Amino acid sequence: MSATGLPPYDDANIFARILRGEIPCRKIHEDDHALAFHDINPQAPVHVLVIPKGQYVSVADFSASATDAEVAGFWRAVAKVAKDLGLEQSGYRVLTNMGSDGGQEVPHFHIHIFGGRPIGRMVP
Ligand code: IU
Repeated sequence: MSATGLPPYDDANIFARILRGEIPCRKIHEDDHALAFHDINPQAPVHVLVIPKGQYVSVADFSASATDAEVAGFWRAVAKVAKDLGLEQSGYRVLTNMGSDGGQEVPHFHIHIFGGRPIGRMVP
């Protein structure tokens, strides 16, 4: 655990490697604050991941440590990607998993965007 009580960032995680260009991804969008790419194991016709460029483990870490510019830039990228993929009219879902109970597998903060079909109500 770090001083914040959150786990430290592991820069060997798969998304860190994608950000460094060590592993390819099907990129959709990239700007100063965010990278968006298709999920390798899609759970909907459109299933995209949006990740911040900074090293944040989870939404808790991102919320506590990112600058206001990073937070704003990241969320604007999420909405832009969904819009550019044509999801805005029919709608879509954004989701993040945090920690073990949340089912987070990759320890670099990421938002899932699901769309392209009715996603339905989400219950655990
Ligand atoms: P989670 O929120 O950490 O559980 O989601 C991790 C996602 O990352 C999951 O949907 C995987 O299919 C996805 N993913 C990926 O797109 N590319 C990879 O190389 C790996 C996981 I590993």
